Amino acid sequence: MEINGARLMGNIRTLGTLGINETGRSRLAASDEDKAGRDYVKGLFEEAGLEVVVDRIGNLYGIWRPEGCPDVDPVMTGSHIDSVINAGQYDGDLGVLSGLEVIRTLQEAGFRPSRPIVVVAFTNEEGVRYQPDMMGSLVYAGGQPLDEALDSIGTDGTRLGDELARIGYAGTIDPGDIKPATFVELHIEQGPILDVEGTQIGVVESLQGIHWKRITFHGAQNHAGTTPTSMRRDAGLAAAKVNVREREHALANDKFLCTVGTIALEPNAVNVIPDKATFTVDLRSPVKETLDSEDAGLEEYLLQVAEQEGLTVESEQLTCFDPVPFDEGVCQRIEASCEARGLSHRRITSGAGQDAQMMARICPTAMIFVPSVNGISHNPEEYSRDEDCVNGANVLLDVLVSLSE
Ligand code: HGY
Ligand code: MN
Ligand code: MN
Repeated sequence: MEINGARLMGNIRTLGTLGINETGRSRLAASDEDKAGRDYVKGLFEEAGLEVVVDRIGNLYGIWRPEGCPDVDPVMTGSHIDSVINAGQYDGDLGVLSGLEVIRTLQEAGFRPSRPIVVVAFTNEEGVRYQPDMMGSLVYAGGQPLDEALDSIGTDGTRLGDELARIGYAGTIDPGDIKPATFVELHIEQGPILDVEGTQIGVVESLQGIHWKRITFHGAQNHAGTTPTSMRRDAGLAAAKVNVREREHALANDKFLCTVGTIALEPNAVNVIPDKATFTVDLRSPVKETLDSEDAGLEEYLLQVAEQEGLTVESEQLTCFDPVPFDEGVCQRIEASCEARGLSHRRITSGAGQDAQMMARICPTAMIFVPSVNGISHNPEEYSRDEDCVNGANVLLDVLVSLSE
């Protein structure tokens, strides 16, 4: 059996047009652009005759339970359709639209599943506007209280719960009411390994840990021209020292990464020494001990730099996700499909956070990766070849069939 590649890629390209603005494509969680994406995907679910359900954190489900299908725990697939700023059109979208495509293909083939099959688009996987990331699946898996998530205040000062209501996606059922037997997610690799190697499918057996912090240094605003260096209490310098130190640690250990992705200086004037620097750090490692020790070491360093530069410092932990092993049985089902289809494959760890890492807390879970050309992602240049996307969706088809026969 083969999915309809033209239909899948057409849906990906159409979804990819939503949220386009002068700088690129952005569909931040619970924004008007996210609403446009949700409305489009919901329409496709309805067109396929799926039961459409939205839960109270806004997760959007399409449930396929054909006549005579036992009402047992479903096989679930899906991903997210919210994006980062200036995003590509495959990150998350491929997983949701391939899950739908698999169901359409099975319907057309007259397949009679022994379990319902559910495709889900989780809320706020990216965590750009509201932290933490993977929020919809985290709440679903019981990792964050629903009300705490709904009360989260975005980088723009809005409250997530209000925004979900405003865009019409403050759903009715409690997150987690649908208890999946298994979860399988198709996603682009977003890194260079498969593309460089020429491997067609990544069998994702684990996922690295992620710690996010928001750090604020407070110093003294002063004149850039009259204040001697020895008298400066420069919050911006402190932030720079942290970034440099973290890069030195990352260069010394190929199993550790750090990114300072946001920084704001106040008063943010060319001739004024900044008295406030607010920035985020994104720490990643597949080794829990490494991540924990780098996190603790950074906290100590913050106090040292504050002492050296005559500042005060605040540090807020935004996420603290350990590395996650995925299910060996599901991985072997993915490999069996690759073998049957003659697709080259290899085990791989996800460098990116994924909704699957949260689903792994509640059911056997694994992921399928397809190559990202030149390993580019979180960038409008993000690109995966049609044939690779179709290969991934066909492998997803086989795995979902093997789980619901
Ligand atoms: O942060 C991540 O790795 C994911 O893209 N949310
Ligand atoms: Mn993603
Ligand atoms: Mn992403």
